[in-house]
Amino acid sequence: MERYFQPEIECASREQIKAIQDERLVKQVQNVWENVPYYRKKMEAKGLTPGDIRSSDDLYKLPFLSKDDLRDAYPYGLLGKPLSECVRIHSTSGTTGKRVVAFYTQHDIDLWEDCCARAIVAAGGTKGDVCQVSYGFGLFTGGAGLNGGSHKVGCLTVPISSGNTDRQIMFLMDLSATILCCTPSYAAYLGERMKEMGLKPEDIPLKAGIFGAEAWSEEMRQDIQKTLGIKAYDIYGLTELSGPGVAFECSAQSGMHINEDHFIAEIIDPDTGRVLPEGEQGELVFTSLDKEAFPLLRYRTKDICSLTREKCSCGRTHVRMHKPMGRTDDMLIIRGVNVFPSQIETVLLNHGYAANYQIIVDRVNNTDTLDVQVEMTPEMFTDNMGEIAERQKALVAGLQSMLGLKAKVTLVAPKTIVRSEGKAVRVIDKRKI
Ligand code: DLL
Repeated sequence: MERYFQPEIECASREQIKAIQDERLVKQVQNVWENVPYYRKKMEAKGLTPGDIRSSDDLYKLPFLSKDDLRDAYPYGLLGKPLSECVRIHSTSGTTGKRVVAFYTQHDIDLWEDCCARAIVAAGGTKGDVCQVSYGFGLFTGGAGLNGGSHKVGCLTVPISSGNTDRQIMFLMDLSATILCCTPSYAAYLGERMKEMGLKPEDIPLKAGIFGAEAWSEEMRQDIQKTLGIKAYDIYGLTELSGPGVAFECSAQSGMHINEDHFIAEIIDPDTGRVLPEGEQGELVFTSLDKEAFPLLRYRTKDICSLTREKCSCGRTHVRMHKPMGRTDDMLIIRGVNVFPSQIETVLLNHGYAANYQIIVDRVNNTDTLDVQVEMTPEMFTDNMGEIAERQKALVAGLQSMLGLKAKVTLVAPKTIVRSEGKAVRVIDKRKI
């Protein structure tokens, strides 16, 4: 049995999991009350003291934390330990305002790497595997997290980081990498490049991919699996809560198990803050139960998804989150209609395109316009204008039925849209300029 499959925790009964969460939550609230004046003030404003939180049933009473709080408290205002006990920071890739800086003690790094190790094992990883970590290394958490997890599992780890695609492929082939960790958009690009090099799925040594850090559709998963000849597993996380590994997919590939011994997940109505029942879609909120340096309670992620406790065929009992369909802040409102880029991606891939597209939103004469530019695949590439017009018409109809909105579709030649080595930029919203 792999060391990082921990059935006593990952397959524990609901009662056992709740007992762990109750005990850790009470301790964490006390700790934050004593050590994080910023959060203590928030509790006091609600008339709360630690005595009001006696179990996870009382969680709903606690105030939320948001990205704005993190910015207000930047850089040290939410520290739960003296800086002298912190050993590392990571930071988000956000492009607006101040970056979020998260702190880690050695204990936090250990827990985080354990979570990533669980994810690798759930994807079939063992000490016999060669794990190529093609997430970026540095302030971004992807590289460091999976690198640490891979070490813990005992895989031969290739910390190649992202970029230099031909060198990636050379290492992958020469060292017979069996597990690839990167963003799904970079995995798709690697697959595209390998195909151009004449490599077929059966020539590629990989068996599994652990892809996350951005929203990706089920259709994109199918595409990547076919091109690389692998099973593609989703992994979720965010810098504020450590990084990748907060939740991960198992062999059932139907939702990501949240590491419930370390995090409590809730789904709330983003407008009212009301906690929603299981199965309903809303904003994901996390409470970190045992993080020391950066202990966040009821942190609003802005990610939109739902949770399920339905039995999973893998035997794990930890609650599963469905693929986030997007973030409250990447939801586009176009002529009053809510549109997630992932819905557009689904239509494109269902029509045989690859995930090489860009969504351009503008406002012309006070009316929002939605322009979807998508590459033809090399197989469908043509300069026959009639054929192109037919294809565009079919996509306009597909988007209309998915979104209830008329979009303009422009087919462009293969390789026109810039490929991403990390998180892909899918949307250009010119209305904000
Ligand atoms: O993206 C951590 C990570 C690294 C996760 C590698 C998985 C793999 P941040 O840069 O702080 O951290 O971005 C966090 O990315 O709130 C989601 O909006 C999005 N995200 C992360 N994983 C997924 C996923 C890392 N599997 C933000 N599906 C999160 C959809 C994801 N969105």
